[in-house]
Amino acid sequence: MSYKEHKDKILGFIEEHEKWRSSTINLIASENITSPSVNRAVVSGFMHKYAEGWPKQRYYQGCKYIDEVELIGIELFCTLFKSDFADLRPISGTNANQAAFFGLTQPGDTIIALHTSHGGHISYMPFGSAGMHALKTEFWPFDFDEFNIDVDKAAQLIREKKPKLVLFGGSLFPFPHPVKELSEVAKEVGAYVMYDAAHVLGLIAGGQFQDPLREGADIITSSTHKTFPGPQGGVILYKNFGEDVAKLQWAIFPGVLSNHHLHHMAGKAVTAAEMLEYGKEYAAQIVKNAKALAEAMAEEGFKVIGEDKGYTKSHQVIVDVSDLHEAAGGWAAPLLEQAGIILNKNLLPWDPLEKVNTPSGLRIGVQEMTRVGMMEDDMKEIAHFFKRVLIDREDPKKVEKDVFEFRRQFQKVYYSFDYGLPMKE
Ligand code: DSN
Repeated sequence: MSYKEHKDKILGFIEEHEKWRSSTINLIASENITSPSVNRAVVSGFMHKYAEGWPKQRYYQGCKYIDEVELIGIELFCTLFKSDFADLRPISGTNANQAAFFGLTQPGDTIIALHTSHGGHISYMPFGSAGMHALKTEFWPFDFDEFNIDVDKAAQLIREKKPKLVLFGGSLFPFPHPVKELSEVAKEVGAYVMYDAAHVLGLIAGGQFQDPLREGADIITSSTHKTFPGPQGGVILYKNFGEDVAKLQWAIFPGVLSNHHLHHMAGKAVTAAEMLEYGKEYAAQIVKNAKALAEAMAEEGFKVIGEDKGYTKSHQVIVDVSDLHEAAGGWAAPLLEQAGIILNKNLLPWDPLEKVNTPSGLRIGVQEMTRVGMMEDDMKEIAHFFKRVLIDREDPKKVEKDVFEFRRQFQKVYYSFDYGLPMKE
């Protein structure tokens, strides 16, 4: 094959991917879809330029328009999240966490965070960014019944371990964490309170779920492409917590970054404007859809986590499929993919780590399907597709035809300046 043929093949696969994924029901809880305006910002002349440092104090010439965009972006994020500072430079959520660890802790310090098997992110772990900075991670005691951090035992752990930093948030995150209850205890021992909002940033922006900075958090780290519907990237939002602010800023640049990704920075800024305009409606509809899907899944006969707590307060619905097949999520997720439903298998808190490839759970997120205009009734249709594949064991290829037909109606990206709100059509 010639090099040109390789190039054609690559572009061809991208086209196939776009055609396929826009025909499927995407329920990956950590993804979303960007608006045409954000796409324009990303595929732009910002994508191959350098701008190290602060706006107006760059180490490179040629940044006068880049500076203007970054300054607008910072202002929009500070307004949206009512934070003293916003830094749009981190290029991912993990990169934002790394910067916070570097800026606010020293090697050898103790932090407390959620274990991956309870829904924590790999960056908190001894084998992840925390461990690479020689931090010792203690884990939040987890209450299986509440599907949340055990407040009393956690308070005891903070007092006993006297960590430098406590970290809330995670990747399996249906219910708000007890930030308010535990921040005061963290302050008693002089610990920073950090909140990883990667999954729920868009909900926080729209006034749903919880408000970490008002509940006692000093700093929010996040990715920008889950419920917050921006391009892949990261952000740090923080209060003015005194002299360590400079340490954090130094950790971001030049600590964990040289040049930031300017096109993604511009895309994040446009998304912040979208969320200031439409975020309230978007976040409210996400939570309504998640609840509607959970209820419909339970009615179809699935074991949905959190029934006594209304199933979910976020974009996530967690289903235990261990009674349907011995390989559980490891069986269900690929079968659903054949039927045009994309999601991921997930360990549930009580699963042993050896079950990582055959975990009990499926993690479902409704934020992307909400963005293309789906409402509560559409969630019932989705629950029924699940039943046809996993309970009735219909041929997934037959279900896929109906999924593609259903999904064809939802091709616009709403809650954006390009298409407005879905109900206005
Ligand atoms: N691993 C991602 C998730 O799916 O939650 C977060 O980085």
